[in-house]
Amino acid sequence: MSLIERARRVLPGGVNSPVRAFRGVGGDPVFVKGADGAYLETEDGRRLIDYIGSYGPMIFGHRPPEVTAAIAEALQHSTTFGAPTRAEVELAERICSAFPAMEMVRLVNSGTEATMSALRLARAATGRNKIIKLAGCYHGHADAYLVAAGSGAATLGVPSSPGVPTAVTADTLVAPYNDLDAVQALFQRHGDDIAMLIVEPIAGNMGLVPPLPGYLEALREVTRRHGALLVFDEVMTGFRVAWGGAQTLFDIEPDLTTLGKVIGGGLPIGAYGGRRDLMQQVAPAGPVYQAGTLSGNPLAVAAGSTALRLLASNHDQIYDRLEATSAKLCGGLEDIARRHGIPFTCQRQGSMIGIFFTDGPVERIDHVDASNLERFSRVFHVLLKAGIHLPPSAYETLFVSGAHGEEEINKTFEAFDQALAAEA
Ligand code: KE4
Repeated sequence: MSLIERARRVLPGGVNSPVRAFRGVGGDPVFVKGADGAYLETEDGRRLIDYIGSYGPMIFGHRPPEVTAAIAEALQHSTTFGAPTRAEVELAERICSAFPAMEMVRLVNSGTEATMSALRLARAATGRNKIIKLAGCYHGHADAYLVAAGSGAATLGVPSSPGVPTAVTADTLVAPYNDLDAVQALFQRHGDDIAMLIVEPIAGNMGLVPPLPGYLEALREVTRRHGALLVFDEVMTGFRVAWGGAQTLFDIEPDLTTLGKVIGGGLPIGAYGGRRDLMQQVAPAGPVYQAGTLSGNPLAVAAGSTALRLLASNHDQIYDRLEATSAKLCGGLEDIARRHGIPFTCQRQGSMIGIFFTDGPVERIDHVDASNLERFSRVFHVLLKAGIHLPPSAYETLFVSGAHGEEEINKTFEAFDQALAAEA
């Protein structure tokens, strides 16, 4: 019996997170048994260049020695206490120093927990129930966010999963990303009932879709005007696109920010934080309940603190290098597609890259839906056979790391050229 057949007998779809099952590209997933730098080592003995990067955490590539050593050291003192530690205070201080809009922060165990908690806090702080999310943004799997856009551009959300009560999603309003009129219309209609608008300031869950110029600034203005909180979901972008995340790139102060991925150095973590007057309402300082057995886990804190210390030590240089690698990759892929006369768009922000088989620009999820998804799947498998592992979905973001160098980029170009030759 194959490993995937064994897996499917005990794990739904054979995986512990849906995207890993290759449903977006067809075929069976590759089982990984190890990784180092920019490479994955597979169960069937292959070394693959890794553009998944665990969907964001692995900004240095796999097994950065300092992070591995910090975990090993923390392990000498046990793995969890259920008591406060100096290390979690130090990580919280470092996060707040990097994100000026985060005066206080609470550590949790996943991005989902972070956005779920931010939602409860926003509703408590405003006394309102409705929220706005943007179609194509993903904020984890808490009920209120599992919402597809209903009919029409801006409307009440309908559940996008069984098991999510319509009573819950009735309070979730949905508008297309980058469509300011749709958001204004929602505020015109529901303004005084809206607790918060949550947005990925640079969207990474429909491929990579940057905000249009002025979009985020306008969201800041309209939420402030209506007394709603602006929540930046930086689980993916936080410390990934810049030392202080997307909010420092765009110089916008959200009321709350959610984080994850990079701040755990590859171990389970999430965080939410923001204005002191809001965070002081979180238990036990205030009445808004939220808790977690393994929140602030010593191993995750050790790994995350070390990752942030490495980033802090020379962040301009590190982010410049990631920028250069990403620009080289994106530009080279576009040149190859142009040479083959194949409609293709590569969008990027820092080390986050979105590739789309369509003429750009790609500004919202319906542009991704209309792209050539079958071509993406074919190219995905040609690259995989050539030793390049993209994320297995056209709706995911590719991540380059500090470990991706000339050799990896050139190998990717060769494989992409081969894949498109078969398409032309
Ligand atoms: P987690 O609960 O998966 O730690 O975080 C949820 C989340 C929240 N906000 C944003 C902006 C996110 O990107 C995520 C999770 N990202 C996906 C990548 N598309 C995780 C991959 C997966 O679901 O396996």
